[in-house]
Amino acid sequence: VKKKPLVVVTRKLPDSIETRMRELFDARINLDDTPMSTEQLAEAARTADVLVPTVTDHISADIVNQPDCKLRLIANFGNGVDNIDVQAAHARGITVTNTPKVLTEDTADMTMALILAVPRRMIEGASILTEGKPWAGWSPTWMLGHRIGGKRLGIIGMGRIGQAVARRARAFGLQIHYHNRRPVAPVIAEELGATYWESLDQMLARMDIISVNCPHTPATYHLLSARRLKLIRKDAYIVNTARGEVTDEDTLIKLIEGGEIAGAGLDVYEHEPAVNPKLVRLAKAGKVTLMPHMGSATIEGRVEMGEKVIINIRTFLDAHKPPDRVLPSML
Ligand code: 8YV
Repeated sequence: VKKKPLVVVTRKLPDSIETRMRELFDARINLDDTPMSTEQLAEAARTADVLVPTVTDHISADIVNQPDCKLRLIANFGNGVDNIDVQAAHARGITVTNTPKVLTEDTADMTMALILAVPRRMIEGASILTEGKPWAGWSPTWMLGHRIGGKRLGIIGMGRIGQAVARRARAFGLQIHYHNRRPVAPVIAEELGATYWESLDQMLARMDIISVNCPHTPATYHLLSARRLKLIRKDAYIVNTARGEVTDEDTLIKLIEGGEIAGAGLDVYEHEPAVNPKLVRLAKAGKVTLMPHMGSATIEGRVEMGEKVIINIRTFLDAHKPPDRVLPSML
């Protein structure tokens, strides 16, 4: 019998996915579900044919450049590949794949939820009741937020997720603006009623709500730099469901603390899983809404991500091009 390929999976996955992986491969799954150490990852790269990491595993150049690295495929369980040195892997002849499309709608839902939650003070309001704070009853002037309809939404990154956010936001009456490396196809811009801003600076200065929906790459690291964050209006909000590294988090915090930006809805952080205690203070003051990286956290989505990982591994092992190959030129 042919030996099954050794597939190391760094985190616990949905049961149905684990079962299928065990049928198909010699699957070694890290069942204690805590992130593997750098040494464990390095060892996995020396013994496994395929590695299935997640956002919590940093697959560095050091790992793939080990002289006895055996890996042939890194099949990321996740859309963003900023946890992997794709360039280094590619140079070593290691294929990298991701799980696009299946988490687009879930992530856009979370984004839209934050776009609604922050200006409408939803978490602040809910916590009044759940924390048992006194409530004197309805009042005409109490807990007022800001209307969503009619406001300008500026989307940074108009890929699949950005477009799915635009579709939702349009249904809520927001005006859609976006910045992207290049404009989307006219037919899509028309469907979304979206206005393109070649200059991110100019767009930032004019938006009521800004949504970060671009990947984290060397080119987008601190795209929302201190200088750019200062262009944002005092009464504007920022939502980030992409990656914390895209914004200069310390400056964002300072600007919100100083009343220079109205507030933020964050699902991602610059030093995950660490959350800056100042953000927690701002959350308690009702200025920000914080989610623990849950954009794609649906049962359906995680199963579909797992199915994609399996398809990528199988096509690769069958000596075909896996459908979700990530090349350095795509980043
Ligand atoms: C995933 C994500 O849950 O896919 C992504 O890029 O940010 C998350 O939604 C996580 O990355 C899995 O590795």
